[in-house]
Amino acid sequence: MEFNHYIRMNDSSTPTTNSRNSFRHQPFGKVLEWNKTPDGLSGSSDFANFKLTVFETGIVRVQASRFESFESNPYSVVVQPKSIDFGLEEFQDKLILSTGILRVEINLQSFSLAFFDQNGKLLNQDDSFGVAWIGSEVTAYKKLQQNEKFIGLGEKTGNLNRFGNAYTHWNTDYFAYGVGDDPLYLSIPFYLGAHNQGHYGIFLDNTHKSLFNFGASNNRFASFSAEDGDMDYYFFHYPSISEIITAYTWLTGRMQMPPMWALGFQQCRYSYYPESEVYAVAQAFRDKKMPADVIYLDIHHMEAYKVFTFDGEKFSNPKAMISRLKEKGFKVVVILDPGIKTEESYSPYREGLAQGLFVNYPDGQTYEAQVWPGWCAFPDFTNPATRSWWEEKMAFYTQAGVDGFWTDMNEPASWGQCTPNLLEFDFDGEKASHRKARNVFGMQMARSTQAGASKQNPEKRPFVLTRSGFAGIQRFAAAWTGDNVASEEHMLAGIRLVNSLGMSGVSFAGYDVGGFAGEASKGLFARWMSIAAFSPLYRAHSMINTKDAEPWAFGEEVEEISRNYLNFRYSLLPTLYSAFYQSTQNGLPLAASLAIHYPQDETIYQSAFQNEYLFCATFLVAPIESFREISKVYLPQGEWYYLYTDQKHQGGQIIYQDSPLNYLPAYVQAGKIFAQQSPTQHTGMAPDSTLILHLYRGSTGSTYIHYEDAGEGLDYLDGEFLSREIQYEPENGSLKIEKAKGQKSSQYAQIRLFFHGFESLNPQVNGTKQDLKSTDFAFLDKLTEFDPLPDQVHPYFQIKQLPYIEFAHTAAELEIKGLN
Ligand code: NBV
Repeated sequence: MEFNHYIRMNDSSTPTTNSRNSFRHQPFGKVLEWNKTPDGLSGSSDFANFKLTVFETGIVRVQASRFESFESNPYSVVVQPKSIDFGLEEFQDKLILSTGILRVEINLQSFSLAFFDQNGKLLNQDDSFGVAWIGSEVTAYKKLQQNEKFIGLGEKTGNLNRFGNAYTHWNTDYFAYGVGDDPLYLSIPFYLGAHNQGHYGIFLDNTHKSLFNFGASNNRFASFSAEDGDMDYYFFHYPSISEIITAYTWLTGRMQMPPMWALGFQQCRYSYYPESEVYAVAQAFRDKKMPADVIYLDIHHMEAYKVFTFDGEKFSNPKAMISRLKEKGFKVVVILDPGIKTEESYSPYREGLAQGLFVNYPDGQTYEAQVWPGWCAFPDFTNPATRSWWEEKMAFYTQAGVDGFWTDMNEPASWGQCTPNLLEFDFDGEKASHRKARNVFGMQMARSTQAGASKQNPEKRPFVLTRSGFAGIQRFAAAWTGDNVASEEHMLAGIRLVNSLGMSGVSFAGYDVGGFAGEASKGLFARWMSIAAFSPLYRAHSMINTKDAEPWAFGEEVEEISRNYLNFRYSLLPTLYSAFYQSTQNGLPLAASLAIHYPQDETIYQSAFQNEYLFCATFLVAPIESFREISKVYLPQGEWYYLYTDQKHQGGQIIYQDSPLNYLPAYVQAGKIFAQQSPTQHTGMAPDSTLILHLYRGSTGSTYIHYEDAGEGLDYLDGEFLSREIQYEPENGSLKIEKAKGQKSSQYAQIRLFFHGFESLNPQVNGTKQDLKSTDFAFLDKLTEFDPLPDQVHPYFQIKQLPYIEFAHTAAELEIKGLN
């Protein structure tokens, strides 16, 4: 792409007073001319140009530039505007652009905008400053609406409601960050606003360092600024927050279906070595009957930390080691750091130099900085040639049998943590300095790593876990929240980080269970394992020179609690896998902050309740610290069943819940359905042939879309899947299992359907009366009392005499009636 921008300040028409005015606020100014375009309108003032584009009925893109042509970020948005009918009305001082669900008023005196819903309710309005510049820095100023909440914004610490705070987007390596520190590793300049009139989303599509101020240090506006580049944002409005997230992920893309094994438990450590230790850890999971699927190789797998090498002493035969691990049902994920050691004898360095693949200074000299291997050069992942080279290099690992990749240090990090801004990046042909390229560097490394995994193993689904990223990263990788700390407050902060990532398009995310830095107490580790069973990514990790931190390293009690929640996680795989599939289709998070479904409910924002979330659209998870034996839980409107006993609670109230270490507060929403299978030791093992369905009586029903495929490979894209809608209709007392769609037959030959909360059951399947059985049922096993005289006996919860029926799982429609 070629740039032909020129600065209007050089125009003879531009007032000379502007020419050195970089110290002062420079407003957009009066709109002097405008034109209707096929998908919106454009125009200009004396100082700048603007363009409005209707992307979708609920999405309008707003661009403002000091230059003749507009600049755009080639990395985040993946779709073109749909051609949508819109209206444009002209008044003396304003224009009104309207779609079916959104109305935008453009004040021609100042180019300030106001957005309304179809009922005329004001959603968002520019302050009179509108869009303005201070030198190259461009800002949009928005009036604070009454009682406005700001949520999302990607990997940001702090409260669920970000009102009163400001956040910077500048990807940063931050070891052992504090729970209020900013910025961290990954930037997504997309947030949601909710207030009494409605809600909206804003995505600032500018890769420069940006600042979002949600009413910090002022009581007049919320604003977002980029250090340079154009003002380029997308405004979203749809009737629900979920639809806004779906629209945002339509725009920036969605995750691909991960391999099933990536949903299992993943064990990491900085670092497991030599080979014998890797085996020992893997074997211990099997010996102790603790399900797990993945083991990680951190930086010590390499020779002198050089990527694309194995340390010959610690790992004398990686291929044999990996194949032995595979026999045990373990996949191996390796770390990839971007820094390439500047050592003449190291071929990746020589190749990168010879082919011009590294980041350079403007004079062409290779940029070097220190990381683990010592002085390093950095592949310019914004260069397509570099990405292709990296994709080829990855054969080194895939040929050894490696299945997954973990891109670390890709902010990029280096000792000193201050990459010079003058560095040059290809930026896919546009050429850009570090100022513009930094925030997308990590994402392009993840992109290239994912493409490399697919290129080397075209028949497999890639799995990439990244630390750094930018808007759209969900297309390439899952994300984890970096170097957290073994503390109670970090455990809860991680949940908010993951929930916030989920509101920002990154459904597949997690935190280091147990905390990376420091050492978890027994209680903390147990609680973290149980909370993370309800996290999209379930991975434990710990820092070098700390005590062992595998789930058995904290004594028998923690081991049993961990095993219980691991088994529970594995039993939930049908639900989880179905929810992942849904997320590939609609972009909605697996861990959904209550703010998504109850944005107008003030209580959910309170600090005691802001960590609660809905997992797989069914479970309300109320994470709490390990030391709390009784906790306060807020149940939003509706009815909720305590998972372990079926005790039913009315929503819209705060309850006090016993929360002994072996039971994490979790509830099922009345009217919901979820699926279980028999737990296995890893996802490669077949469960037994019964699909267990749990139906919770409620006054409103729901639909659970059950999804199965091979768990690996891409045949599902050609119809090799099974999907069937399971609808609960309380008004008819029925559960309909729609005819199966797709070419695959189910792996489950029969269904066991459990009825929770029903009073009078007379079940018939397709008209045939069923034998109603019942059993005592428990989601978790009883804990052993190791101490003969324990201070406090571990509670054990069962659902007594839970009714169920069993029937064949045939592909035709199944209707179960008589459920009252
Ligand atoms: O590769 C070592 C670590 C890794 O374990 C961790 O997960 C990353 O976030 N890495 C950072 C480098 C340095 C950590 C002090």
